[in-house]
Amino acid sequence: MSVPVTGRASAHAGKSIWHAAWLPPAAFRELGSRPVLVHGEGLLVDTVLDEVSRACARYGGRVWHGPPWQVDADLVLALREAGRVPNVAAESARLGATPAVNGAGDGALGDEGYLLARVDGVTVVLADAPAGLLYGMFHVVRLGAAAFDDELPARRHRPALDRRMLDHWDNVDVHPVSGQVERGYAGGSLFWRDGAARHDHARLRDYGRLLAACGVNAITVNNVNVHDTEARLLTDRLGDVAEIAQVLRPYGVRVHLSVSFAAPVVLGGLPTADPLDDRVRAWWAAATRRVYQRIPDFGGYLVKADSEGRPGPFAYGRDHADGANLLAEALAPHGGVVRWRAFVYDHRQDWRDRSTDRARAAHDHFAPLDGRFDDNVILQVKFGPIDFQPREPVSPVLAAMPATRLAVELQATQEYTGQQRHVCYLGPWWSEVLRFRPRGEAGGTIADVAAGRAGAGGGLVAVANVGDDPFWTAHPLAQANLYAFGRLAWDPLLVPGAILDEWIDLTWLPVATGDPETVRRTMHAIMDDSWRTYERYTAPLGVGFMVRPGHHYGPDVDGYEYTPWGTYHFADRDGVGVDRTRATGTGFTGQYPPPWSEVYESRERCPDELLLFFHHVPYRHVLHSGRTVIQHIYDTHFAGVEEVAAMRERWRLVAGAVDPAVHDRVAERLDEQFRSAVEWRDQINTYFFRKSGVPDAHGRRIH
Ligand code: GCV
Repeated sequence: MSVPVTGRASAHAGKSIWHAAWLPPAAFRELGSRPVLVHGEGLLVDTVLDEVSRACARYGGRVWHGPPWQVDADLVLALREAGRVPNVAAESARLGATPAVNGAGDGALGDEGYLLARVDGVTVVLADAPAGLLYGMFHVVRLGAAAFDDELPARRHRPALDRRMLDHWDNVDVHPVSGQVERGYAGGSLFWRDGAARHDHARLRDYGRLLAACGVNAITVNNVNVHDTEARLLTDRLGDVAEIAQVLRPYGVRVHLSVSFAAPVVLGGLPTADPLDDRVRAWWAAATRRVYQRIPDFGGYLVKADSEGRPGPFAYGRDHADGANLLAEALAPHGGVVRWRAFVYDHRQDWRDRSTDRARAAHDHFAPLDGRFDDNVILQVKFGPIDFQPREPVSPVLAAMPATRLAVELQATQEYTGQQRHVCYLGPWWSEVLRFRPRGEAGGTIADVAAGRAGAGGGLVAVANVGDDPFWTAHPLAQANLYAFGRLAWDPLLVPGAILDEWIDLTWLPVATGDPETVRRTMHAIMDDSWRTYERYTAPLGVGFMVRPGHHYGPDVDGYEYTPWGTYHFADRDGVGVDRTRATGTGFTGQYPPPWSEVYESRERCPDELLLFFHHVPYRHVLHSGRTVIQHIYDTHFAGVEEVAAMRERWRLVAGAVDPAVHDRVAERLDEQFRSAVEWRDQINTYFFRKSGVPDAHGRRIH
């Protein structure tokens, strides 16, 4: 027998009903069945108290907050500064806290950190600020029974990155082309519907919980493509933004807004948006002041400028530093930041022109501006030089701007990775990116770049993958991407398989029936390698795209080949790939520092998985794997489809052990994934067989 995943219906009739994702009430069973003491004051301490109280009401525990104290608590959650804790073990932990974590540095816990220990039979979470207490409480939830078993030596936990953010590409109006959520695959928006705010506070609050439980502390509430109605969120629709901020604040999530660079013209009636014009500067200063009057902890602005048709400083003969600094100046007095996107390229390129290379664009535009940005400007850089492909090299911009605060942008919404119809666990891909060392083994990682000096970096950002779908992400297994994003932003060194374990433990096991270990094994078997499986049956060896133009779902090998978008593969009868070398190609390899400038330049040294990103090679070129390029294409495409078939079979095994509604949804998506993978395999294999004339060494069917 299976039980339904416990979800919640909104208090407001007619609003959404949703599943509990990684916080079903049963995930709180261990915490909620004990005597718990919460010590301290503050909005986020109230959130902790509320969470603990609800869990205790459900599972028979008891909670104390202030006298009269019960001193036999199993769990103490306390702010260090709140003073003496009436529990001997907890009090000695409090007094000993700083020395106990001295090995990890200065002993400070910071705004979001906490100390966790189990001493003398009491589990203790200590924090210096309320947000730390909230994150510490969710750590206890993650540990489950293990939080109360053996002694746990005192350990300090602090986020590696201060800024851990999700960007929603949500529109207020339903856009005629991009819909309610641009590149959204999980239904409508959590914030907006048909031109108005949804006011679905219960669901928003639950969203805040999910974010806090994985460590996300900031969001942008509207699309970077700011259309007319959305532009007004900055002015006459600001109340809607303030309302979202208010609902999310108790979970430590700060709200940001995407703004239009042309706002002084379209909203303010000025004749210009020139960043050096005093009227423009005054307009931004006044608009920003009004924002902070309504939302004192407002995070700042996100801007897509001079990119894919959005307005920007180029119209006035100014550069991106002029543009970003204009907004930075308005935000600085209030402690806000401007997040300026580096996704700038020519989307009206002539495909005949072999000298223009989209991969070069961000570095060409931004690297010369290093050092020119104000302190509160964060340059937000897509992790790869093109556009969130399943395989790309890491963007060279991330190694080129040491005097600029840089944020790394990922895409949780699966625009190019199966659109939440395919299982594609992105944790391993993101982990690889974050661990990459752009200056070689002796240098720092991409995670270090995002952390910045003394924590002043721009952090990690992902384009959000949730919507008003009952399962949040439409494909229930895509929730793992959101969870993994938050956890990697907190600690980029976490191992993706271990993150998956956490997510399984929180989401599936508390409500699984029968044999939870089979559920765990099945999830791992399906998800661990699912990104590589996806890579196998789609565009080969890092060449990218080959998706259907416009919606970007499914194969269309030449779909973008003769278009202005700059995403070409250059396949002909002899070979395939883009020559980006300095010797004979676009020179893009020269944007990397050594050793990668040399590694990528060399056909022999270039890693197989990126070969066609950097080189145009004959079909019979032999890879490091020992296979020819053409045979690799055939083999991986056949293998990818077989792997999806195996996923489908595995999923059938857990049919009675998980909520039937979830099981059905995943099963239906796996059917579609299989259909789509077969289509990819057949189109890619047929295309390259026809181009090359080289038969498959194993004589398999190619059309
Ligand atoms: C929000 C890609 C997507 C666009 C997106 C753009 C961006 O081009 O297809 O939908 O626009 O990236 O990141 O700004």
